[in-house]
Amino acid sequence: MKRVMTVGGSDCSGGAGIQADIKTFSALGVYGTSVLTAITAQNSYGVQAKHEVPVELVEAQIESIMSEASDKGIAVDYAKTGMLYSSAMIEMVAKQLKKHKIPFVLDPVMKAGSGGLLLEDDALNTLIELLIPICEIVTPNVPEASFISGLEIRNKEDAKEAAVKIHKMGASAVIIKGGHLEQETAAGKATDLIYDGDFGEISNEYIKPKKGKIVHGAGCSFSAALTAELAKGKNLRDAALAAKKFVHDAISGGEELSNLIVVNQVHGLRKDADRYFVLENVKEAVRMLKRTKKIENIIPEVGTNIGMAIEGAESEHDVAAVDGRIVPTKEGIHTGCIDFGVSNHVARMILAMMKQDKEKRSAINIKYSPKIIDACKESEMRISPFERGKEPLGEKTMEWGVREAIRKLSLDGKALPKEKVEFLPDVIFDLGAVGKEPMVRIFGNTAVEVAGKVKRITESLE
Ligand code: PXL
Repeated sequence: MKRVMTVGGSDCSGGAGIQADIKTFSALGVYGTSVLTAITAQNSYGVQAKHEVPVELVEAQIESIMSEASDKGIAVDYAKTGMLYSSAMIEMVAKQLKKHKIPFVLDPVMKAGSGGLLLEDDALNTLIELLIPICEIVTPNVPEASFISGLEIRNKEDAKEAAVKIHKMGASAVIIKGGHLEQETAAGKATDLIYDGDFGEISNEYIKPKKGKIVHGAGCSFSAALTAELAKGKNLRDAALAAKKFVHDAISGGEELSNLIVVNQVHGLRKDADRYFVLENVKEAVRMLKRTKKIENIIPEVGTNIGMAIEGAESEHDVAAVDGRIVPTKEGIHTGCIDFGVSNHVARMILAMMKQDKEKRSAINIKYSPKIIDACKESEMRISPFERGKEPLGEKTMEWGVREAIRKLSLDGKALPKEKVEFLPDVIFDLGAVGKEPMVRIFGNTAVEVAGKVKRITESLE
């Protein structure tokens, strides 16, 4: 595994600083070590206190890490620096990075997202003199690039000028992050400018934070991801693109605090893990259905499908189901492969239900008969119908049907408070219409749970 080292401050709120770096390193599959330069007490409202670690103790941390070489003789493949705070700290860190010949990403951290100062005023010159000339790449945001270059940056042309100036100061490459450039973000883009003698751009969709909220931890996560990707051997532009995508995912899965959205560095990883979990769950559910006696008794003419969505699913591509449905044959039931984006019908009913309860991520369609409805009642499932004939023009059947069934349940029983998702139906059915077969849909949190419900229904039909 490649080895990386971050030298920076602790952010007790967990989104930025050393905490962000370590989470990013782990998510990207590199072995991360951390050298703590300062401790900050901060939250969504600001930085309440900070304390520098004695420079000798910071140096000792670097020496400890550097004396643990791998069997290839490498202790650290790549490093990054974040909050360094004082001139004395910068002098020592520059000396150590030079001594051990460690390639590094310089994240010229100056202020916390919430406003607190993370670099003393007189330390900026030391950073410019000692670190910029020896870094592989420096990653300022627009205000930082402005401070370093001494140029006002209002648009892309200004940013280009600043990048050239910072490159001339000795940085092999410069990335000016575009998240602060209004010209860009207004157009829905977050574009970073790269300059390493040639200009380049890395662009991605801009995620506009909710009103009054600032994104916290994106800068640290970007430089940490860049460090990890460079350690793994990517060239600068590919590494920067990968880091940008990583941060985009981390922001999209961020945690909302009072004034901040704290990025979630493992969001992308969790999403992939969830996709795998969902696929395996649907596979297991299909195995259960295949083992269920007399399963053919509940398969409708159009065939059955069972599906399950990932957490926070947005489209049918986030729902796994059986490609081509489950159909009875002479040799037993036949199923296609299980994959994402293969069932429009089951996906739509799941997505409609998830709008009411995001935990209810699975559903199956089975045959309608009064006996099947009785069997559902026997298993104490909550049942609600809708009438296809009443579907208003311009509605999508499943979206409307699920809404209607929920509304009916709330009218037939007591009023359904919106937050009381336990009143949602497990079973929604309709009696069909001209050319439309009547159908029962069973919902649950997982496909395995839904297959279990189907098993109970078939058992009580016997
Ligand atoms: O975003 C840069 C940063 C770096 N290091 C620490 C921080 C922050 C931002 O808040 O708190 C410790």
